[in-house]
Amino acid sequence: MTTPLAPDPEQRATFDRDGLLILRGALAPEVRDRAAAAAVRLLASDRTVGRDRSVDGKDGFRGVVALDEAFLPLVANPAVLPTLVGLLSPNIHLMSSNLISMPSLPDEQRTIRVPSRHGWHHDMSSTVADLGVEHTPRLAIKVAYFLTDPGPDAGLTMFVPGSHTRTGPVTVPEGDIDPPSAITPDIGPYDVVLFENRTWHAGGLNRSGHERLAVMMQYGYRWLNAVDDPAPGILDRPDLNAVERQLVGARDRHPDGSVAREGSGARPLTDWWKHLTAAPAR
Ligand SMILES: O=C(O)CCC(=O)C(=O)O
Repeated sequence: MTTPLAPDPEQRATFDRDGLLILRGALAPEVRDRAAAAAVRLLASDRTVGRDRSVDGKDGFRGVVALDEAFLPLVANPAVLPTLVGLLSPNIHLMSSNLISMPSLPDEQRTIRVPSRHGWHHDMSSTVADLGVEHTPRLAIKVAYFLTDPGPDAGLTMFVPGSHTRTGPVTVPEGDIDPPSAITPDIGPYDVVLFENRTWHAGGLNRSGHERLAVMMQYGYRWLNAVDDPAPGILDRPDLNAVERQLVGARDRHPDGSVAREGSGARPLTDWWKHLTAAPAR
């Protein structure tokens, strides 16, 4: 795996401007291969716990880091983590690890991504409902890992750059399915895309002839609730380091289990950041 590097200020500025960022080569080939094989195994199983099937033919699972260890290298991916900490803070955890299989469908069979149901949305809609869009800040970032090959018809997630700072919804012209400013990221198989909770996005059209597999790893502040089912067993794994333990949900506790100061559970990433750079994390 790549050695972590302090985040590039230009990348930070790009994310601030666009609400999304491509990190080139941030998915190691062997990690991708193992995660793709695990995804295929899970989807072929009859497991229902954590399953996320939708009417439009998508299939998937929430909480995949607890379902197969092939996904564990994504938790603290050294090629991504510095950027996440630089954009949020060291006080973050993994809120969701979501496997999404999107079928390749002919136009006439599609029930979403049609003009009456275009599918454009931003994340954390209940936060917006509670706080109002103008009071909703950047709270979480999703890292989109695509486990099947990209291409123009591969059904990659689409985005409206800059939409994270708008207070109105994106507008899709009558009879169309995408806003005029929508883009499909131009990525290779080992590139990953970061986007934040306010960035408008939609699954693209998959006309590739095979399913599109993606894992969305969502990181947010530790004072936000996780979306996935609790996976207490994961904290018992002896092979996780302190940073991974923080990310998968270790609470503010002393080693003997007694309650520690609020926020002290972010110590692993705070120390890790200090070794990476003298610059303050935001
Ligand atoms: O499947 C996709 O590309 C879109 C995923 C999505 O909308 C989400 O994770 O919120």
